Amino acid sequence: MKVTNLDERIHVLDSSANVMTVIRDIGNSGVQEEAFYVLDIGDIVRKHQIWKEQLPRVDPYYAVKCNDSLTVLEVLAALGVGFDCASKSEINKVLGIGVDSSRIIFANPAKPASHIRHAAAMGVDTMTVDNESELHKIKQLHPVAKIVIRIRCDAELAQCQLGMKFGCDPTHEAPNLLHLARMLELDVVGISFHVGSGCQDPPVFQRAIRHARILFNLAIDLGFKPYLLDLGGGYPGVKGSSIDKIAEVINEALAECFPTEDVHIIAEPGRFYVASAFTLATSIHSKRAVRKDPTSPNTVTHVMYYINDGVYGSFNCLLYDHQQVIPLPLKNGCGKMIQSSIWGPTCDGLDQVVENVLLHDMDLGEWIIFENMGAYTLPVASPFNGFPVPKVHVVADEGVWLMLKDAFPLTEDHFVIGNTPSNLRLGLDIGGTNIDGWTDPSIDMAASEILAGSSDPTASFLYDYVEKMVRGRMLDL
Ligand code: ORX
Repeated sequence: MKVTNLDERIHVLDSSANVMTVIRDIGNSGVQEEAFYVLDIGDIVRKHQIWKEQLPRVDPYYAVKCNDSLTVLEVLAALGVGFDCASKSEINKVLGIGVDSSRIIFANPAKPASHIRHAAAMGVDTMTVDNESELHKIKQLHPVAKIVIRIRCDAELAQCQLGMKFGCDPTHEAPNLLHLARMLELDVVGISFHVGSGCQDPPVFQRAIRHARILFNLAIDLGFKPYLLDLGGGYPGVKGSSIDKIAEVINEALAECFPTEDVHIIAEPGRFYVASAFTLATSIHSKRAVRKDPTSPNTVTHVMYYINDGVYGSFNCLLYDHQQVIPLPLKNGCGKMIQSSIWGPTCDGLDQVVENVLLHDMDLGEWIIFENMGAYTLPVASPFNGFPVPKVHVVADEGVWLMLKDAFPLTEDHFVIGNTPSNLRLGLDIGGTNIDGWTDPSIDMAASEILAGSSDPTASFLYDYVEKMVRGRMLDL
């Protein structure tokens, strides 16, 4: 087997390992300096189980913009999830992993002409619209498109409001659009909305679904045959959050307004699926002690830590997504807590990650962990000032591996047994841009060699053990 990009393979953890032990192994290896992520596939699988349990009538179409890592898309495709794409390139990315065009909704109400042409050529027919000009554009470029009218219905409280940019007024503009679509002989197949990202107002879903019902009735009166209701995004995804309340409101509103199964209900969750699956590890490369009184050197009043990821990288989410991040020192500290601030690596004064937090005194080289870093972080990050965007180390436990290893588009080759990146075993830094074993296409290694290079004698044992288990199970069947 030729391995071209070690870092994209999913490492199957033994039962003694988890995300934090993996971070410790990599962080304490002595060869890792750059910031890195650990992505836990199991977390995505568990989210999907929660979705299916809580919203059994709603098919999720994952919002690719939220985190377009290839592994995330492949895992979601393997779980049977559909995709919400905002652009030509997102469409290509999803089609590229073998997903059928019928599982994609082009959910950007304002689409460049070339992107509509591309969607038409690729058979991506379902697309959202919220204005007249877009209807005329689609009439010209993709006259057989399946049009979904996006209405505005804003949550009173949301992490990111979207209504000021998208969604037509449901009582006046939406009926006008339906009439215009009729005149243009376009096919309106449904209604969509997005209440706002990070919605903290569950009842808004009831209001929006009721509006959609009224518009379904009008569409039917006008001779359309609407069959699609799209509930958009907005569902929380950080550790400890829950969609219970939102799901309760949605299920009740669906039972009231769309009681029969003839309408296909979908949603476009983004952060719900990925927020908690990504944990970021950063290391302190510089430190400054601040003294209120420069003449008394022993009275440090504040410590400034400089880490290797900042607002131009993963922490862009502080500016663009209004996220709150919590720094967790990897090492248990001792002694008294000191007022501290945490800064990114660039030369910009704006590049501050945490303004004020009480921390034990930490040394250069120590690691600070940030959980819940999967949503609206990586796709926006830039290597400003020459600091690379952190690489992702992907892990899964045995159960998840057994479940997914033959689920298209995943294959057995996507997985490798062992907790730590092969590069660390080979003594290569998994970050950095020069001697980068993770992305060096010249590295050609068989799984057995990777295992042979392992400093962990249990790795090959585990490999044999799981192989036997799988074969045993197959015989049982
Ligand atoms: O584009 C954006 O910045 C973000 N849009 C979110 C979004 C989602 C689903 N469908 C559509 C969207 O625009 C059409 C996903 O939403 P969520 O992650 O809340 O489930 C939102 C802003 C993020 N900074």
